[in-house]
Amino acid sequence: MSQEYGADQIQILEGLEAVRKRPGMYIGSTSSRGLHHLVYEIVDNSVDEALAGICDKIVVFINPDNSITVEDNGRGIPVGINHKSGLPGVEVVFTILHAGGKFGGGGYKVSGGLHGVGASVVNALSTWLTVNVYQGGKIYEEKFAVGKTISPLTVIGECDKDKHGTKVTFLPDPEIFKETQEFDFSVLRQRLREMAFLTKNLKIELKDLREGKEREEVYHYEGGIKEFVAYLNKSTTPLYNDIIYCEGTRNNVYVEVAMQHNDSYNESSYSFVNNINTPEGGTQLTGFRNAITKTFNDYARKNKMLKDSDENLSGEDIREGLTSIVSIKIEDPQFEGQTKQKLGNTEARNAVESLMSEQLTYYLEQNPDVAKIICEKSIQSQRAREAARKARDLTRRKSALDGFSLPGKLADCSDKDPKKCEIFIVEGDSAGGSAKTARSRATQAILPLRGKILNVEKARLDRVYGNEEIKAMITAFGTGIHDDFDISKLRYDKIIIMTDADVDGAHIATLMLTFIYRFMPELIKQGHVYLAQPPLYKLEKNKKVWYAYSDEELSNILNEVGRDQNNKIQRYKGLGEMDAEQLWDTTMDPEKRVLLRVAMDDENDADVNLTFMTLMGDKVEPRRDFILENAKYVKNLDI
Ligand code: TSJ
Repeated sequence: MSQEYGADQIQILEGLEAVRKRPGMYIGSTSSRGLHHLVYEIVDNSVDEALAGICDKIVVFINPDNSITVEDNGRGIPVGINHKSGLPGVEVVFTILHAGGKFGGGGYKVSGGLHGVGASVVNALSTWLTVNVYQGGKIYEEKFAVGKTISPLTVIGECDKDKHGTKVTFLPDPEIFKETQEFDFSVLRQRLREMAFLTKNLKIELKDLREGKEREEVYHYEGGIKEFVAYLNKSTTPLYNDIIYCEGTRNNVYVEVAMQHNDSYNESSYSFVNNINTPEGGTQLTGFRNAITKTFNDYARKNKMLKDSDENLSGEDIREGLTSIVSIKIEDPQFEGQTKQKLGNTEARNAVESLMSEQLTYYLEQNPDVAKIICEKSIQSQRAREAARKARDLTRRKSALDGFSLPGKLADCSDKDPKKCEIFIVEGDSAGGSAKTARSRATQAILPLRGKILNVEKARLDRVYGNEEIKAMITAFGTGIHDDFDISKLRYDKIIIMTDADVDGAHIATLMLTFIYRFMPELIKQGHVYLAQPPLYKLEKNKKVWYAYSDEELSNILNEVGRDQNNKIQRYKGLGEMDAEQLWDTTMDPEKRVLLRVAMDDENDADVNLTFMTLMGDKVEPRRDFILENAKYVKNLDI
């Protein structure tokens, strides 16, 4: 075989050897992520063909042997001899590094995966790869193994004269992808669906042919990114029906923007450059933000929704609750920043900003109802932000005064050494009363809270700061919140949440934990937050008393003392049913009580992982059954 190749070709083969030596350099990693990346590299070529306006369907198969087939109905990779290399175009694409899309004229290569390395890299990292081209009534085929041609381009049959397209099948090399060779349908779906959203009218099909896993899905969105926004907003309540849409070309930059506000307080913006996600944004996002801020302020002033004396709306005010997609196509994208995910081209900013300002201004003039909804919402957001700032300044000043402005409902302890002190946050005034009577005054403080506290996940900051229960907790703890948080000012070593042992109580505990987690997570991370464990049952027999904290424990006790008519069993429905002495004995006495410490997995802040430790008295004495049972119970709550 080697005689058939000239000197040039040997060099080419060496080029692909480099890919096999350091695959991570070309596809990022050889983990599952890199494996899936191979598929995107191939699909990107078909998407380019779709962007050139020639292909409207791509089918991706996960084959039973875990190989992948990608087929499109584009022009078919050129089979003619490429003059520079003397090889068929197809062979150049699969054997020369970085050759993808460089030949043939017209248009520009826009898509291209994260690393944009092309088909030759996929070929180099595949045990085998077969390409078929359908062109002019003929079926062509060329076969490769680990990047080398094993069967040169030949015509293997005939097809319909009108059929045209490319089909590539490859098996990732297990020697390279040691960790896993198995494709994940839902991972592929994610990227393919995104591609379909970003390319109007392109139909992408994903078919799993593996035994026992057979399924197929079609991604086809005539509305393109408009449908993308509708999809992202589908679990929310949009503030108006339209999806605002701008589109056009400026200075050789193609710009497409779709957006719609929902009733949440979060912004979710995604931007794409040549179909590549740019999570760090860049010039195109700056242009988008500038256009929004300028256009809405101009509109609000012109229509007297903002008076001359009013301050401008900030970009944040306008983007509160906004879901948007900014997608641009640009000829020579320059990516900057550490991860090369931030667009640097200034012409992108100018193009997005000028095109959007123009079209958005026109849209608002044509749709005054929508314009009014957005402006009013933005003005509300502006007021809330201002109120939140004032309220925050207030909590700042208060905590600066330490002890002097403690909440009225707080029954503080007398000991001034925080290390020895604890605070019980108690649900309800009546239980709060019992707890105040029962407590050990020197070291135990009681803060009763009325009813359900505010769910901080679902409220604007001004409401959070204005909430009496939350203000009381912030001042009692003494640490301040967010950027002002200072653990050295903590006034109690233990913050103990004491709620009824029922579903409502668990919900209230969850709300309190959510507040603490969002505003002072360090308290949880450093192990200062606990849940009190009131008993579920009281058993009296022959003037002796037992408390049980679970059904299982009750049954164990009954087994010990015997099940007969002398047993008097009381089921506690809430803290209020216990008198002060009982509350002390069962739940508050540091010598006897059970506390659960709320812990957080430091590694993974994102999916708030709570684990629980059982403390008996202050001595750590884990009791497995108890931990598991309670951890399950509390974990089920949507913290
Ligand atoms: F990259 C690849 F080889 F792996 C691959 C390329 C895989 C798949 C599934 C499809 C494709 C592909 C390439 N689909 N369509 C094309 N089109 C071209 O390569 C092509 C055809 C004609 C002309 C021309 O100027 O006439 C230009 C190009 C880039």
